[in-house]
Amino acid sequence: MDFKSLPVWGNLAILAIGGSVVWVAGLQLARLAESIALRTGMSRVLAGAMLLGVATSLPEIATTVTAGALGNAPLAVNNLFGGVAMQLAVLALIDFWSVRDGPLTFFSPDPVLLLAGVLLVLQVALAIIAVSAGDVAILAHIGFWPLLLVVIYGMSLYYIENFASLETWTAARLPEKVLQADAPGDDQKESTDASLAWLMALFAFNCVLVLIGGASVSTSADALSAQTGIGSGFIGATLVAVATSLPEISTTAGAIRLGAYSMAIANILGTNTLEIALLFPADLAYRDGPVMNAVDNSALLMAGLSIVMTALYLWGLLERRDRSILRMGVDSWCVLLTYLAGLGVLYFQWGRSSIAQLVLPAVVVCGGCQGPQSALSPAGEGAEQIAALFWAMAIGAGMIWLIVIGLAVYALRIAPHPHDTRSSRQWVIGGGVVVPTLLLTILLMFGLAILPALVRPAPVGSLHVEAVGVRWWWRFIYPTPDGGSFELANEVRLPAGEPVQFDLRSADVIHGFWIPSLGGKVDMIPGRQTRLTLWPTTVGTYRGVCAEYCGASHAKMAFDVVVMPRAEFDTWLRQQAQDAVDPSGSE
Ligand SMILES: [Cu+2]
Repeated sequence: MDFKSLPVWGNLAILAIGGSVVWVAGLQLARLAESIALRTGMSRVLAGAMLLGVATSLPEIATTVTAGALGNAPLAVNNLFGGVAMQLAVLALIDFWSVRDGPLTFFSPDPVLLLAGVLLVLQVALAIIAVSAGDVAILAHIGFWPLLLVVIYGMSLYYIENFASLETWTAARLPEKVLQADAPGDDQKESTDASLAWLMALFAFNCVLVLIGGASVSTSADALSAQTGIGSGFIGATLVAVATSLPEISTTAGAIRLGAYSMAIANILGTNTLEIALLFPADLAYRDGPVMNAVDNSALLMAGLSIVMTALYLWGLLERRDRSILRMGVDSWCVLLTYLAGLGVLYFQWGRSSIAQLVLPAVVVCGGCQGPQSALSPAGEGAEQIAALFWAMAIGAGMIWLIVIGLAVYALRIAPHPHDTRSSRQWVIGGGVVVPTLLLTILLMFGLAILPALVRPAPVGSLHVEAVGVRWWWRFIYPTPDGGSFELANEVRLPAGEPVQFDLRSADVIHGFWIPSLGGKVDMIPGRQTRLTLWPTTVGTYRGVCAEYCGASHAKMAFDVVVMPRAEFDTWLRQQAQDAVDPSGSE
């Protein structure tokens, strides 16, 4: 079914219903996993790593196997690596939202988590080696490495389950909360009355709910972001990202609500170990050779990032500090900041499409965020600089917003006592005058630095096109070599890879000449001539618009921009310069 053909309220309803289904089913899954663990004598950590890990990975399994079967190997494997890092970031957010009175790792004194973390590092490191070394098919089209990874996943579960019986490590300084949670309570007695078969059936039923709910949430979120036009922005990206990780969030939050902190962490570590092992079904589904060879460098970055994030949590689990900063452990803060920094590197190194592929597989499937009229998918040199400036400003503004809100929460919730006049004044002068002046100066310098490149005139000998804004259409005048000219209406053609200078005029009122994919905009003012140099780099068809309100049909005042290879452009130019042929054929 095509969700994009549904009305906006329809998608909103599906999003709300699907989200609630996933949320409730996720909480149930956490409760059932705990009951099953009690009935079978399985440890809570194994229940988290295996039962919850598999349940929350179902949407990813579906995406990966479908993509592999359709022959889209990059999508099948790359989103697995992105998922690992994203779920570790989810754990940090859970630490913020759900865990009170201390850091999550302080309440998780189970040494087996250290083993689970180390096994995850081992698994991801092997995957990195596999990609660097390359893969060969050993069983029909199946490669060696996915087989090894799936074997290691099985061994991980075995060793995690048998770790406790070794009794080589015990945690000390157990928090009150953990001691209470470990004592059998009324809930647990009640839930263990049900038969194991019934519990398993309920668990399977909730798994199906998560799968269906998760699929409808991510598809409707993607359709919504395209329909409302926020698809290319951070809001759309965030919406879809949250939607895809909803099962992990709800089961982890559910485990924490039960006081099963170790199960919550084990759930994330287990999901991730499984995620890497999913390279095996991806390889099975993909018939054109070993799927490992389709993993690209940006996925390796995410794999390295997830090793760093796991290492930070292992560090946190080893130290188990009881102090939290702004409701989160130091380890969770480091993990979250590492993830954000990694996304930044990903963007500047590989562009936004790779972020979409790694973080939001659904967005790539539907390609909702590209378009012929988007300043954020640049196809010219000026637009590239403007897009970079936009992202620098958006990320910077986002970070400042987080800091300010963080300080506000700190002042209102964490340290609500009155402050003395002197320190208040320091905050007002420092935070209200010095910091903004400094930041605005830096921003101004950054903006001024790219300005010369945006307003420079085209080199002598470049193509000149005269553009005239007329209510409500566009006249483009090209010079011909013999000193004459020819005209186009609402269409302009340009050669790729070369500068072109537009001489801009208006025939009536003020218009704004803007081709968002190629560069900045310049006003067309009656009685004056302005100019704009554009450097189109990518062949394609883009859309130009009037960016200054000019009357009733202003919104419809648009034109096509066709960027073509130089040779094609020359042929076209020559044809246009010839006299029109009489349609009757007579001379
Ligand atoms: Cu106009």
